[in-house]
Amino acid sequence: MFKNLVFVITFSACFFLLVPAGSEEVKEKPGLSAKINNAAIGAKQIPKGMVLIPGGEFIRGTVSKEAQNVCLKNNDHCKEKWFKDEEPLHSVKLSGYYLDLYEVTQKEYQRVMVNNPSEFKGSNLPVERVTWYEAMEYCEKVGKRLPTEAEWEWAARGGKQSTFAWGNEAESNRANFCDRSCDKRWKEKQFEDGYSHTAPVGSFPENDFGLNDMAGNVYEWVMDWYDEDYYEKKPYDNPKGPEKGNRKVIRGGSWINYSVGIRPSDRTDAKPTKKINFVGFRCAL
Ligand SMILES: [Ca+2]
Ligand SMILES: [Ca+2]
Ligand SMILES: [Ca+2]
Repeated sequence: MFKNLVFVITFSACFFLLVPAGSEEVKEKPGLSAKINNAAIGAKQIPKGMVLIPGGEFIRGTVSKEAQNVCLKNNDHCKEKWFKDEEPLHSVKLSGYYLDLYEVTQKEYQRVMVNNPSEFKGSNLPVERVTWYEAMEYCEKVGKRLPTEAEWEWAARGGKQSTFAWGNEAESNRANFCDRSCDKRWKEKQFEDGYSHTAPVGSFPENDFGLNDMAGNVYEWVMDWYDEDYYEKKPYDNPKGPEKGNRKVIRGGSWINYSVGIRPSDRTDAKPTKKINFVGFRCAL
């Protein structure tokens, strides 16, 4: 059992072990399709609580063997196949867009959606236990949308190609992941971030784009359907993911993950109807 749980935190194909697949049919609600608001990008005023992420070209993905080596620096059990969905490396071109500075908090969510589904309660903690559909609804209600998977990764990198947004090594006090204060058996005792579960948003240093908690705290729903082989197609120009699928991409790792799981290139997936206590979101425009 322990072995399986360890796998779960980085190996998306085993994600169902923590998040058992239900029998419900997944259907995308009408009107919740991707909308890129190009007009807004031309606006001079940066929307409150957001930052302009400049357009450009970057290399997304990773070499799975290298990710395994990063994992092995801090853990004994790391398999290369956990990281295969991040291959092959390929160039992506993005137009500019705005992204929320923080994960959506419980206070913000409750103001818009009335309810607060979170397990770990606190007004400035990120909302969790929201479905992908609820995340979409929230963003639409505030005039925004979810970021695409490519937009999310470029933003998380902070304009860099390093393994983590701050460099090539996992470090304490950079992000909230499963450190020594974490109550899971697979915690990485050599790190200390001070939070056993979720942390108030903005508790750690921002990345070079000024964004907070792109690494860890809660995973973040993005727009795209998940396909572990999607990168084989090497989509280049503002990629929007597979046309359809059964699972959505979640990004950035969380309080429950190994440090290797909070790399900007990590790809994990979940059923869009699931409410998970380590998955939240932020919006784009
Ligand atoms: Ca932690
Ligand atoms: Ca996050
Ligand atoms: Ca993965």
